[in-house]
Amino acid sequence: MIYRIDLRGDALPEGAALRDLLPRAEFDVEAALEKVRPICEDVHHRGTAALIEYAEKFDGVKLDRVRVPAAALADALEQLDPQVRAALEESIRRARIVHRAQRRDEHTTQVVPGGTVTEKWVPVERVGLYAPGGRSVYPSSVIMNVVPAQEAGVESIALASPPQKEFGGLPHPTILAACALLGVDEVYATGGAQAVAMFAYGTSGPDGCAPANMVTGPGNIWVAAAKRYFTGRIGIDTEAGPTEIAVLADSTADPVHVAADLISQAEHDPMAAAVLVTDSVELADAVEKELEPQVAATKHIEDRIVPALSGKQSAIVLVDGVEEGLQVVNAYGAEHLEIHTADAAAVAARVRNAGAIFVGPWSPVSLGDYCAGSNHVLPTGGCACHSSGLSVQSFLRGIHIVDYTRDALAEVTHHVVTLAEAEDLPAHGAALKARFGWKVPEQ
Ligand code: HSO
Ligand code: ZN
Repeated sequence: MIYRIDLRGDALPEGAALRDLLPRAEFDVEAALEKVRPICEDVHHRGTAALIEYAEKFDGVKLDRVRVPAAALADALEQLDPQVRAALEESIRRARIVHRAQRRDEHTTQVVPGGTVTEKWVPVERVGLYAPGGRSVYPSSVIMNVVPAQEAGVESIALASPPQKEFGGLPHPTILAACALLGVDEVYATGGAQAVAMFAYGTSGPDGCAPANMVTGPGNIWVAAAKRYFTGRIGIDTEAGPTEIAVLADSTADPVHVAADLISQAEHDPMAAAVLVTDSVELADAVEKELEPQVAATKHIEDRIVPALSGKQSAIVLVDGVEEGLQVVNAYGAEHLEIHTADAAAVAARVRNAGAIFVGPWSPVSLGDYCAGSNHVLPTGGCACHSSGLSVQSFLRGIHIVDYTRDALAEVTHHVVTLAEAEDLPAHGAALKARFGWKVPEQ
C-alpha cells in the first residue's frame, strides 16, 4: 500500500538534493492562477451580484443574500449537539491559553544616550477568515483562525464559508455554531476564489462586505491561488496545500500508534502525505502490516486513505540511524512531525524544520488538530523551512518608533552624511546638516 525509499548505506546528500529524493504532493497553484483571475476581477466589478452567480455555478444554490443573518447563527448554536458544543468549548479554552501567551509587549531599546527605538505591536485592523465547505467542514479550523486573531486584538473579524445546498444556502451549521461560540457575527455564504476576492476588494450595497487587510485560513487550490493573486495587496497566511504527517521512529515505537497516526492525516485528502522515516526495518514491516486492518476498519477508505497512502507523496523512508532520520525530516520540513524514538524530547529539540512537532507516544497529531492548545493551521509543501503556523504574531505588525534628541543626532551625523555620500544621495545628508546650520556638527 505504501512504497519504500531506501536511503541506507551511503552518506545522505545535503539540502535540496536530499529533498529531491523525498516524496511530495504536486500542488500547482500557478496553473490555477489563470482560472481564478477572471473570477476575482468579476467580483471586483460586479460585487455581490457576482458572488450570487458563482454560488449558483459552483455550489448549486440560488442565494438571495450573501451575508448570513444573525438569527441563523443563533439557531445553529441552539441546535448544536451538546457534546460537540462542550468539545468545541474545550478546544477554544485551550487554544486561548496558548495564544494569549503569544501576545507581545512593546519594547524600548536605548541605542545611545538620548536615542531610542521602540517596537510597538499593532493588530491588523480587519481580517477575513476562510473556512472550507464540501469535503472539509472543519469547525476546528474556525477556532484555529479566530482565536489567534482575537488574542492579537483584531477588532474586525469576518468569516466566509461556501453555501451548502442541503442547508438552504447557508454555510454548514457547525461552522455557524463555531462562529457563534467565538463571538464572530459577520459571516458570508461564499466560497473559493470569489470569497477571497470579496475580502480583498470589498463589496458594496446592503449585503456588502468591507475590504479586509488580511485573509487567512485553509482552502482548496482555488483559495490558495486567489491568495497568491492578491499577495501584495492584502496579507495572507501561508498557502495551504494538502496535509502532511511525517513520523520519525526507531525500534522503540509502537507500530499500532504509528499506523493509526499515518492514517489519521491520510483521511483528509487523496493527496495527503504520510511519511514514515525509520532506521528499523522491523518497525517498517510492522507498521505496513498494521496499516491493512486499520485502514479496512475506518471510513474514508477508497476515496481518500488508500490513494493518499499509496500515492507517490507517501512513503516509508529507511535510514541508517536516528541521526540520518533527523537529516531526512529536516530536509522534508513536514507540516506535522511526530517523534517516536527513545528520548523523543531530545530528538525533537534537534528538529529545525517542521510546522509543529509532536513528542512521544502520547502526543498524536489528532490531539493538535483539536485540543492541544496549539494551532493546526501550519505550513505545508516544505514551507516549514521558512514559515510558521498561524499565531498571534501573524495578525500583528511591529512598528519601530525612532526618537532621538538633538545631541544624539549631532553625535552620529558625520556617519549618516558619509553613508549618504557613498550612496550618491547628498540630500539625505543635507536633511541632517540643515538642523545644525548646514554643517556636520563637530565630534
Ligand atoms: N490536520 C489538519 C487540520 C484538521 N484536522 C482539521 C482535523 N480537522 C491540517 O493541519
Ligand atoms: Zn487533521
